[in-house]
Amino acid sequence: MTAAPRLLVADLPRRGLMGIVNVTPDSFSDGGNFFHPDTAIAHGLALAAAGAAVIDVGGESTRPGAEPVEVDEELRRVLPVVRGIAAQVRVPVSIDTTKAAVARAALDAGAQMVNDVSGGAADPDMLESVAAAGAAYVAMHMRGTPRTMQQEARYTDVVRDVGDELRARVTNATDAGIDARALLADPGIGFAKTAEQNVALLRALPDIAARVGVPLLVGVSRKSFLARIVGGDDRAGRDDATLATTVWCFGQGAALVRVHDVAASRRAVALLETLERATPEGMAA
Ligand code: PMM
Repeated sequence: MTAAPRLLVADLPRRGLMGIVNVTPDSFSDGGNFFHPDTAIAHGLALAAAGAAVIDVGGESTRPGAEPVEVDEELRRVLPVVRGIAAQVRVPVSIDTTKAAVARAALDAGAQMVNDVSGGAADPDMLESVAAAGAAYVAMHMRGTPRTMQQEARYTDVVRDVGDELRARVTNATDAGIDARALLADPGIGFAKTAEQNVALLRALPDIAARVGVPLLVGVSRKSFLARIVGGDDRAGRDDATLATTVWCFGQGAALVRVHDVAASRRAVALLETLERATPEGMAA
């Protein structure tokens, strides 16, 4: 059974920012900060006020080596937060989960998008559940699970292999009845990839978009390979590199970029767009 899509990618602003709300004790950059529902809701509302196009709520850490969370615990973490944010802002809420039961409950609670880092591979009921609800869907590329993925970072040609594997996930999603206009694909930066492979994928975003045939979402925010590239103080280095990489992703045609700091990213994107619009005389009116 499928339902008419409730949210299309075309309904989102061009170059939208997906603001991150991790309701986890252990995510790698903000674990524990927003573990209480009231704090998480307040953070989601602040991201919406800062201009997020989508608010992404997640209750299970996906950092390399992370242990899985039971479905009841994940529901307990995310449902009040999804409900609280969806009731107070018009910005669409996305649920970051690999479990169909969590996706269904979050969609009932007001979410409109499912962000699935397994691209439908972790739960055989996921794609049908999303189709039945008429929700938008992000199919991300990963191999294995967060616990095992770094052992699977072996590719013949990383851009071609990730593009083709992602295309297969997108095809599974449309075969299950998800409307192609409600689909985004994500190369899964840092998921079963080395730092070198992440850079190769970021360099080739237009090629990957052409291979998968749907708009791209990219998530680089505060990921450890960025600190390795820019050096310096770890936290500040990651934040600076996140802004530069966010601008790069939009310049390479990404439709959405997933970030922790929406306000800073908005300023960086405003600068990019001013430069793109500039005339030989300088700033366009
Ligand atoms: N990265 C994380 C979690 N969810 N979802 C998508 N679609 N793409 C990503 O790159 C992604 C994700 C890990 O980062 P976090 O722990 O800071 O949320």
